[in-house]
Amino acid sequence: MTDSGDLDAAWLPSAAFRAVGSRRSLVRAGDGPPAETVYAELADACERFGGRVVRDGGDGDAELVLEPAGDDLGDDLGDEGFALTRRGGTTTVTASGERGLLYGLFHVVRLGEDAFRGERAREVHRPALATRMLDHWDNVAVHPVMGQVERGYAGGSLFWADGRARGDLDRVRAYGRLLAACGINAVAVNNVNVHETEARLLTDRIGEVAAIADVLRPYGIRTHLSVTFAAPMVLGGLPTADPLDGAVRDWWAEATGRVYEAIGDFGGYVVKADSEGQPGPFAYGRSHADGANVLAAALEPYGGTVHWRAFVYDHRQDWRDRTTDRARAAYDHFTPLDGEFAPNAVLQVKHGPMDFQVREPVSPLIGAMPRTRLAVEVQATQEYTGQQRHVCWLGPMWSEVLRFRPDGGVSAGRLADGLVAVSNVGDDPFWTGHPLAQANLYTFGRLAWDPAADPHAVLDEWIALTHPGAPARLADGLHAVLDGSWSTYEKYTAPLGVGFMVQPGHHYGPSVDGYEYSPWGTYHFADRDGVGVDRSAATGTGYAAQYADPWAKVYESPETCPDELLLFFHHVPYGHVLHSGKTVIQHIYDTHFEGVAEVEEARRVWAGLADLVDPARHARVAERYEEQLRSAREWRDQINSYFLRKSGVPDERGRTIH
Ligand code: GCW
Repeated sequence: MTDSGDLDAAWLPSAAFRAVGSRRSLVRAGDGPPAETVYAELADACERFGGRVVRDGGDGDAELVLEPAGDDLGDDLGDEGFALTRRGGTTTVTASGERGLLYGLFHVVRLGEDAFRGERAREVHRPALATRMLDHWDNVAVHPVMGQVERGYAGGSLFWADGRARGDLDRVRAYGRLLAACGINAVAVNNVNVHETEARLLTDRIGEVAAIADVLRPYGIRTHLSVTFAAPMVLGGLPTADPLDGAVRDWWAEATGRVYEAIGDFGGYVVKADSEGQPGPFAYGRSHADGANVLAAALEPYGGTVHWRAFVYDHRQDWRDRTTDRARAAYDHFTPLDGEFAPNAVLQVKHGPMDFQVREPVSPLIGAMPRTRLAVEVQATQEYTGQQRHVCWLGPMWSEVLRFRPDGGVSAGRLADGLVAVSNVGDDPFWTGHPLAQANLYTFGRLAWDPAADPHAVLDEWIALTHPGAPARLADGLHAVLDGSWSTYEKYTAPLGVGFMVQPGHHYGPSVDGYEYSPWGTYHFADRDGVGVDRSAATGTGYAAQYADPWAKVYESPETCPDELLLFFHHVPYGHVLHSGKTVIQHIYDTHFEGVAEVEEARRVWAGLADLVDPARHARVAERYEEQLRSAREWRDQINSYFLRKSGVPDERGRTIH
C-alpha cells in the first residue's frame, strides 16, 4: 500500500518500511497465509527501497532473517509470539507460528533503523491476551434509525454496501493489514443488534462473510459473526429458541457445521441477548449460561468461541423507582452463574457498569467470576466521547481499566483473556472520520497485546510510525493535542463521574436532564441542595458492596471515594469539599471553564502545524476543532447555568454564567 489513492496510509506509510526495505532479507517459513504476507510485505518494501528478499534457501549474508523456531527453542513463544535477536550484523525474528512472524515483522518496522544497530540479546514478545478483537456494529441493510453503522462516526460500513458484502474488498484488505500491525487478531463483522437481514448472514448469506474472512486471514485475523438468539425461529422455522430444547440444539449444531464448511477458521459468535430488546433465554425461564452453552456446544468441535455479552439490564425502568440501579445489573445477573459457562464461552463485559461514559468505575463483574472466561469490552467508537468530532484519545482510560486490580491483587488486564473494542472505523477516507481518532484504534491494539504498556509511550509510537521522520515540532504538537484530550473532554462534560447529561437518542451534545425522567436508568438526581447517585451500601442502592475489598470500602464513603467518581457513588451537597480542596459546585464551574480553554489551546497548536501536515488532513482536523470548540462552549454554558440555577451558589471568580 502506498500513500496514494483514496486510502489513508494511517500508521503504515510507505516511508515506515525504509529500514526493512533497503536490506537483504531471508524468509524461511511455511506457505500459510500469514507467511505469504510476510514475504509479500518485504518484497514490496524492497521494490521501493532497493533491498532484496529471498525465500528459504539461505544466502548467508542476510541482514534480516525471519524463521520458524526450532522445536526446543520456541517453547516460550506461544502461538503468536516471537523472539528478536541481533548478532554479527543479522537481525533475526523467530516464531513458532506464522502469525508470530507477521507480528515480528511489524515489530521490526516499528523499530526502523534501530533494529539494525549494534547487538541485541534475545527478547521475547508475546501477547498477554489471546483475543484482541474489534466488534463492528455494522448493519448490512441501512437501519431506519441507526443507519448503516450503529454509533458509527466514520461514514458507511467497510464491509457492507448496497445491502450486501462489498465486491471490492481492497479497503478491508488494507484494514486487515493495519490491524495486524498493531496486533489485532479477531473481527466481528456485524452489529450485535441483529436485525432481519443480518440474521441471515449465519445461514444462506454465509458466503458473503466467507469472502471477508478470506481477505482478513492473511493478516492473522479470524472472522466472527453476531447472531440472534432467536435464529432457530427466525431462520430455522422452529416454534422455540429454548436452549434446552433438543431441536434447538440440533439446529445450532447443524447451522454451525455449515458455517465451518464455508469458513474453516471461523472465530465464533457474538451474542447480545436479553438486552435492549434482543431475544434471549429469559423468555424460556433459562439462564444465560444455558443460553451461551447451546451455542458453545455447537462451536466446540471446530474450536470456535461464543462471546456472550453481559450488558443485561432493565431498559424500561421507572425513573420514580429509586431502588433499581442499572449499575448493579450485570453483576446481579451473572455472578450466580460462575462456573456454569462452557470452557469455550467467554463473558464479554463492558469496562464500566453503565455504558462507555467518559468516567466510570471499573465494572465490579471484572474479577468476580473466577471460573468464567472474561473479555473486557471498550468503545473505540466515540459514542459518548465526542463522536469523532472531538479529539478524545482514550489510551489513558483503557490503561486505567486494564491496570485496575479488582481485589488489590491481579490486574484486570491479566484476569481477562480477551480485549474487545467497538470499532471506530468506516469507509471514511481517513478511516476514522477524525484523522486523530486513528490513535485510538492503534492504542487499543497495542494495549490488548500488552495491557501493562505505558499508553503515553504507545501514543509516541503511533506518532512516529504515522509520520516517519517528523520534525520535533510536529511530534510534540501531536503529542500535545492528543495526550490529555480525554481529561479535557471530561472537564467540559458531565462532572465527577455522574455520566450522561447527553441529548437522548444520538447522544451528542449536552442535555442535562435529557435522560433524567426516562426509563433508561441513567440519572443524576440534581436538586437545589446537591447532586449524584447514592450507591453506598449504608444508605443507597448497595452497588458499592459489589466490589471486593479494598474497593468496596474505598467507594462506600464520600471521604475515601476518589474525587473523579464522587457523584457516581454519592449524592452530596454542592458545598461538599473535595480532596482537591474545592467545593463540588466550584469544581463544576472551574473544570468547565478550563475544559473550553484547553480546547482553544489545542486548536491553536493544531493551526500552528499547518506547514507540516498534509493539507487535506490538516483541514479535516481544523474543521473538527471548530465544531469541538462550539460544542465544548455549549456544554460549559449549559452545565454551568444549570447548576447555578439549581444551587444559587455564585462562581467565586465571578465569571459569566448565563
Ligand atoms: O452504548 C449503547 C448504545 C447502543 C448499543 C448498546 C450495546 C449496539 O447506545 O447503540 O447497541 O450500547 O452495547 O449493545
